Amino acid sequence: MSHESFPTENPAVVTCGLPYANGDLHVGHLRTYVGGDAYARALEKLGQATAFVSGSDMHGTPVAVNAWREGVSPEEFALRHHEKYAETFPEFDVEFDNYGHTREETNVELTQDFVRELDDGGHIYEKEIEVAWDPEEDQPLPDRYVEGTCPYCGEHARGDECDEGCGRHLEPGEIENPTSVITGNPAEYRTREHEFLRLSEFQDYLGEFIDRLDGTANARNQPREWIEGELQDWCITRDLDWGIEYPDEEDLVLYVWVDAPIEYVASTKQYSERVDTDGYDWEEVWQDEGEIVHIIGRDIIQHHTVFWPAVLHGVGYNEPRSVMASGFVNLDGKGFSTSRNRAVWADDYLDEGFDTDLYRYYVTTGTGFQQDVDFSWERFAERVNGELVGTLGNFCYRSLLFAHRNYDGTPDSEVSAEIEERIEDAIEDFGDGVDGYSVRAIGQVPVELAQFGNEYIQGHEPWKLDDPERGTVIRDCVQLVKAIAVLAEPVMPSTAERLWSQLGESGSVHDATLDAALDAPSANFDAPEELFEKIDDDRVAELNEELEAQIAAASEDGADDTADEAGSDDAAEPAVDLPALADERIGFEAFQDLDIRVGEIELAEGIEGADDLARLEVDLGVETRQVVAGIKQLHGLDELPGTRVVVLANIEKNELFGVESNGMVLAAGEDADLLTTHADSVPGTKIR
Ligand code: B3M
Ligand code: ZN
Repeated sequence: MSHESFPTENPAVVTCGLPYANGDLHVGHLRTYVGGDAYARALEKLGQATAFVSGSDMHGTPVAVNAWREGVSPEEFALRHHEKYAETFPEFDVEFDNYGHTREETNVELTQDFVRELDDGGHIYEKEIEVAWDPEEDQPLPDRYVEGTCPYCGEHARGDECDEGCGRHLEPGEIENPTSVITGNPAEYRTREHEFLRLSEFQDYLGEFIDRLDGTANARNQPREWIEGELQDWCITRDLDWGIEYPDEEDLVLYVWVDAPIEYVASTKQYSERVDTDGYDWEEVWQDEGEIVHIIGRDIIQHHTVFWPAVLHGVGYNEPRSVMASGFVNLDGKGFSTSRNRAVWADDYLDEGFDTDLYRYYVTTGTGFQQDVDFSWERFAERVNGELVGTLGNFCYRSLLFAHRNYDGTPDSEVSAEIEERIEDAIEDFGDGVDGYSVRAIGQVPVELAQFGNEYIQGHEPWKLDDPERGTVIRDCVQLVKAIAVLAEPVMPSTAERLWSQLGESGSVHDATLDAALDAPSANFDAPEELFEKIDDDRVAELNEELEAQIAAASEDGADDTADEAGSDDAAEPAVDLPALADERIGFEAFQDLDIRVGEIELAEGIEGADDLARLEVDLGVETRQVVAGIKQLHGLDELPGTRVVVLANIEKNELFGVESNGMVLAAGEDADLLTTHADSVPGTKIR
């Protein structure tokens, strides 16, 4: 971490990537927003002044093409979706301090100011380029109006992004074999004059910026390849009549990726104007000393770590402190597909009557933020029944019930030192979660505390004790419940609020800061109610049947893959099918031939000329081995030393980029999720 830990003296702004106002939201889209909301709440719990903002992305071809397909104006189409999003987010307790949209006056003005400023600073120039054109309709085909092949990886790509392959941003004219989305004809090229940002001039700045940037490892590492390579200038205008006009040029609009991130600033400004600058000053955050935290989907890392910081720097604004890029959500091991109706829609989830905290907990704590997470009703029920009903709910209910029945509330005794220390540890873990940009770690804290509480109650068996011993144990338990309420608030705000009121506390747990976890609980409270309800197997079967029926109905209707898409995980659409389990069995002896050991990374560094490879020195107890692993883009190398890993020690030696690799570090999936041990086996321990 290259910045001061939270909380700092400066105001913070937490932003969430703007959803394109072009379709319905499903639970996959909501992941980034729930993560953002939980992170912003956690900052506030630490006492950090924080604004949490976002807005709908109204412009660009993602909106224009879908509106055209529906036969309505982009304005009407986008506004309809915007209004729906503004309503849906709070239903999932995603409570933005301001949720605007990119067509609002604040953003239009600010965007044009930014562009003028960039122009005045000599950062923009005009150039003639070849743009795709539909010969039959005689119209330009910007961005998503054209589909073809990615020049970098050869996969299918649409307009300005390689959505099924390498995920790169594509400049106008770059796509190969372009086909018009309107007529299906091969596109032609025409020469047009466009405006460009001299991105290449920001290379040195961006190189320094990326070294300073905090956040998830994917966001800090992936951009290096682009920044250290040749930076192409960035075309910032389009031949389109839907967008913000390029200042003083009537026939060009700004590329949607110019005005969209400026809405982060505009939305903060709107918030600031509402609470007036005594409460929160947008200029301080954006132009002076503020902690800017961007929370996005992992498909838009390049926009937030290359284009956007260049723009901010070009206009003399502050730079992002951190970028947290979330993985995608899959459904039963495959990508969501909005067009095939293979999705759990936000509205359907709510109609099922499930508390949104169940989803919030599931999605934030299931995997690390940058990893993909799988949604299935089975797994959902399993985690709700286990961690929430069995651990957290159980501990709180039994503690408060015992306390209420025997003491009418909190027993009149002192909290014990052991419990105070345990809560202090939990507070520290919570703070580390915030500084480590791990929403998962933040969400795990209250459940671990409840787990401890259950063991504590079980170990002390207060039902067998008399006062004052019994009173002390119950007093401790009530304190733990209070701490759980405070610490659970970011990830499970409505549960925390219910718990708060069960504890007889006044006010709202949302306003409580972390020190409240150690404040004495109220003397009296009523009988508690269970916090969560178990989801039984029949219910799961029913939910699965509904989902299957929904998908089957869509395929009978002939839904194809060209229909509407919303949000930031569209690139997850190509199914990430899990391979079938291997048929061929191996004998135990063959397994025993593998010498798999626990290791501890001592050193991790890059290898010159190799974008993905890291040179590791791994302590295997008996000796330290040099291992080359393809994990450089996926993990922060400086965070690896100290990490326990699992190493195949007797794999043949290999040489990569001139560096010998003497062993193999085991990792799961595309994200190279490193295997580790559950308890504390020492380096060298054999895995059997
Ligand atoms: N509207 C959505 C996406 O590409 C896009 C994000 C803008 S954030 C400034 O995921
Ligand atoms: Zn590609």
